[in-house]
Amino acid sequence: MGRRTLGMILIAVGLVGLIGTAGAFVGRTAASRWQPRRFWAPYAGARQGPVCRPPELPGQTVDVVLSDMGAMMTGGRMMALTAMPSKVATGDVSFRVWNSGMMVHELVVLPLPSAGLGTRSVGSDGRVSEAGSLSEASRSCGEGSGEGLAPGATGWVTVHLATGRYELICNLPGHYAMGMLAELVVSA
Ligand SMILES: [Cu+2]
Repeated sequence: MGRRTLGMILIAVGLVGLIGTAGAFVGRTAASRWQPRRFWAPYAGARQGPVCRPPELPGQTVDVVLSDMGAMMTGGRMMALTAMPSKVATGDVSFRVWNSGMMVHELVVLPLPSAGLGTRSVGSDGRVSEAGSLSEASRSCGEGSGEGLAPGATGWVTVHLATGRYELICNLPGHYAMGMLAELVVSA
C-alpha cells in the first residue's frame, strides 16, 4: 500500500468519525428537529411499512422511539421506549412517536405510579390498566389513537401536561413487562 493510499484511507476514516460525532451531537441538542430516519436509515432499509413525517406540531416536542429486537437498538433489552428530551416545561407537549421495530407498538401517556417507574401490575392479558391515561399515539401516519403504529410508521399527538411526573408506555400485550416504559418529568 502506497503512502498516498494510506493517507486517503486515514482521511476517510477521520471524516466518518467526525460526521458520526457531529450527528450524535446534533441529535442530542436539537431535539426539535426530526432526523432519526436519517441517522437510522441503515435499519429502516431492511423493513417494509409506511414511512411518514409528522406535520409541524404545537408546543414543545418530545421524540419517542419504540424499538424491539428486530431493530437491534434496545441495548440488550427485549424492547424499549426512549423519549428525548425526558424533561419538559408545563404546557403543550407534542409527541412524535416512531416505531423503529419489527412489531406493532404504541405510546400511552400515564401519570407516574406512586411506587415509581415500572411498578404497574400486569394483568393476565399482559397489559396494564390505562386508568388516568392523558393521551396516546397509536395511529400509523396520523394523530391520536388508532390500531397501533405499524413497523416503520410515525404517529403523533399533542397534550397539555401539568407539572408532575409521567410514565410513557407501550401497552401492547407483554410490552410493558419487557421494558417499554420511560419517565417524563414536567416542571413549572
Ligand atoms: Cu410495544
